[in-house]
Amino acid sequence: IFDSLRGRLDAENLSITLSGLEKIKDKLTAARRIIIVACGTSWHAGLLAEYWIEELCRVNVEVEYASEFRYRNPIISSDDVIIAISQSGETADTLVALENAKTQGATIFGIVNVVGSSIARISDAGIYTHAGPEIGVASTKAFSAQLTVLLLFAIKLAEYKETVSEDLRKELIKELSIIPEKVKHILDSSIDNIKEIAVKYQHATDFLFLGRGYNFPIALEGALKLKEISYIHAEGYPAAEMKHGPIALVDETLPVVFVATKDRVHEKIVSNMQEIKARSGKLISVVTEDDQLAIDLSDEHIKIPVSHEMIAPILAVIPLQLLSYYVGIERQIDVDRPRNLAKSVTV
Ligand code: F1P
Repeated sequence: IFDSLRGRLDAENLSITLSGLEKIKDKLTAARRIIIVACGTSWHAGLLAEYWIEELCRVNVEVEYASEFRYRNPIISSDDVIIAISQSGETADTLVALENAKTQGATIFGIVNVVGSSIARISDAGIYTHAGPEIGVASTKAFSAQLTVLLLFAIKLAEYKETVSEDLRKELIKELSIIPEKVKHILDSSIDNIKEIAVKYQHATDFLFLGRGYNFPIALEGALKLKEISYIHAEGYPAAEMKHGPIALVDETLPVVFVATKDRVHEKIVSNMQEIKARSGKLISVVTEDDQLAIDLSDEHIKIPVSHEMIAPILAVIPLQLLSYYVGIERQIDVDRPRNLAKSVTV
């Protein structure tokens, strides 16, 4: 993960990376809405992109599962820009959804890993994530790269549309450029802790992953990774929705993973943590390193460095990927080739 990000966010690489965007600048700036189409982990990257793009660019974004989008009859016009996200660039559902949208005049922007792949070829413009080759079937490095590219996309579009100050854009770019150091810090300081947590909770039959705001898609991704590479049932949920159902699951046997880094809704997630604690659930939290309140509330915690609230999710997913990895290893699963999963889902 660290290697895939190292050195790729300097100014020169940035302008090369974003050159695909220039190609559809006019279309994008005038777009009535942006529709993000993807599957699996890539869909989770798209969901976080919705939060970023709507916040920074004030344009309507919809996020669609390609596997649903292709079979219904969505209303698409030539004013729409579709962002397709795919690690392999070959996912059949995404590809067919794009073919349909293209016949209705939409502009396609592809974010894919594999150069020359089918989704890259059908796109009008795009950005390659170059986070490969991924050895494992489950997407990890690609997810980090997709998020990075999508945040850059949002920052650039905000510049075109003049929807945020130059100061904020500069701050976000600066924070993005120091992600490799922060990832290294997480890897250096947390691996032993994460392994211990994995050993302790490897026999759990269910996990709940909760997050709010920018961290909600990360909670979904944390749950998906655990399912994919450790075969433990896991559910990702918006923390605020817990009281509408899942809270009934909570007892002293349920590990509840909170993605609880400091952000504008932090106070709210802390009260969700208190609700779980009051029902004897086991709290495993990803927290900002200086957040003593969240640390004290948690049975286990993994710290990440202080970061801007829009950047923190890019870091917060890494401990969750590692947790799934070590739980899988403890359960003697081939984490690179989990059963029933394919790297490219072409049917
Ligand atoms: C989508 C995806 C991956 C998942 C697994 C199966 O693939 O669901 O997110 O980890 O590899 O396929 P893609 O369209 O991003 O290649």
